[in-house]
Amino acid sequence: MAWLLEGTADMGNMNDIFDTSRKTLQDVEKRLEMPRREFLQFCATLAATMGLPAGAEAAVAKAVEAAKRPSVIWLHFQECTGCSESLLRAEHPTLEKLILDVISLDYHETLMAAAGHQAEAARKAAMKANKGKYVLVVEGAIPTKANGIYCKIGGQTAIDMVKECAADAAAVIAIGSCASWGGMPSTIPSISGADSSPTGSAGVAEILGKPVMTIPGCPPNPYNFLAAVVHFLTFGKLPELDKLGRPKFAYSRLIHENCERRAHFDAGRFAMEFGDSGHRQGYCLYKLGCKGPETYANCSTLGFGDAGENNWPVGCGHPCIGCTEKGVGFTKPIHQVAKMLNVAPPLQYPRIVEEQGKAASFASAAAVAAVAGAAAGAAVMLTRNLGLSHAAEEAERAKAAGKSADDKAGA
Ligand code: FSX
Ligand code: SF4
Ligand code: F3S
Repeated sequence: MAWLLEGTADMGNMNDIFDTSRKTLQDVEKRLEMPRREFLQFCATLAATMGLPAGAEAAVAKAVEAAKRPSVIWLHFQECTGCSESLLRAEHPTLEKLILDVISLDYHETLMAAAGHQAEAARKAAMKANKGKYVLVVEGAIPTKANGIYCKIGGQTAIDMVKECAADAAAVIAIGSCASWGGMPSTIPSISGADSSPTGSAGVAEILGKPVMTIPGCPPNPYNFLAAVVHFLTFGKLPELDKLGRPKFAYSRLIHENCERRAHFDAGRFAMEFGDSGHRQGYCLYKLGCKGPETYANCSTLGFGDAGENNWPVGCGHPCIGCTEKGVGFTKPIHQVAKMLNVAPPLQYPRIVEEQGKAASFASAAAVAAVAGAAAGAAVMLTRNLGLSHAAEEAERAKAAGKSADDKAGA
């Protein structure tokens, strides 16, 4: 089985990409019911998401225009269907358009009209007709206890079905944290003696005994999946992956590095409980258990579902639970503070003016020291000063409250 197809893409050229009168672009406009310029914008966004160099959008556009329609077989096991749901919320273009135009979704239990024997026949027919060429997408964990009897489809266990479908696939993609490593269904219950989830849930790679591309997240960001599929269409192979099988373009940076609340972290401003004044003012959620400092994902820069800016957990006021990170999401309690993996300063956001004085400066100094190469010492200092910062903040608040009482009395 060729797990990652080899191939080279025609990178096109800038003149070509800006020639909006070309025939294939006119065709794509009709097929996707999308203005040409919007389509090119979409391709440029996907190219940027993948971290491709300038000009690569030409190759992306050509691949999508060509509509090679690789066959995709999408399996569902132990999960909530949130992965599919999150794709249905992607608007540029909608999943329906992508399915109908760019890929040929030959088997997807939630979306297909067929049921029972018809559905299984469609899967077998697609596998036979596209042997060695189809893309297998797996959503959901795979139960392993009692020979996998906890999840059966058409009389076949999830274990057997994933092995059968993977055997002749050109590429295998585990979408969501459940398929990536077991995710939420693999959570070990807090009962004494329990050493695995009740059904022994596992990820796809564990079942197949070989690495696969993973797009973790619960749910994962639909653009990361779309970008990975379009990379496959454009270059004939999957994007570069990290050691956990995650595309590097999406999972190589900590959420904390680009978080919109990072300036508050650096200045020592923390929400201490849900609904307090710090929370209402958009302070850092570290002390509410935010796992951004130990979670690799691009949620803070990409956002979710086109609903507008700040549309991601931390942007909505909830601490990141580390859903993309094995050993963090569904494992560490929400109230447990995150391990600081590094204290590198943010890449894009300027620091806010620090109002808390000494303690906040300690934290900021630690971050600066980390840049100078004293990361370990700085991390210790930063962690220590998180407490000091809060004490300073409380003193500051008390002072401000006293002052306003004085003001009132004087008025
Ligand atoms: Fe749900 Fe997918 Fe979470 Fe799992 O997403 S959003 S439980 S990662 O497999 O459907
Ligand atoms: Fe953002 Fe969380 Fe880091 Fe605070 S701890 S800056 S909320 S990622
Ligand atoms: Fe998940 Fe945290 Fe992103 S909870 S969606 S990794 S912000």
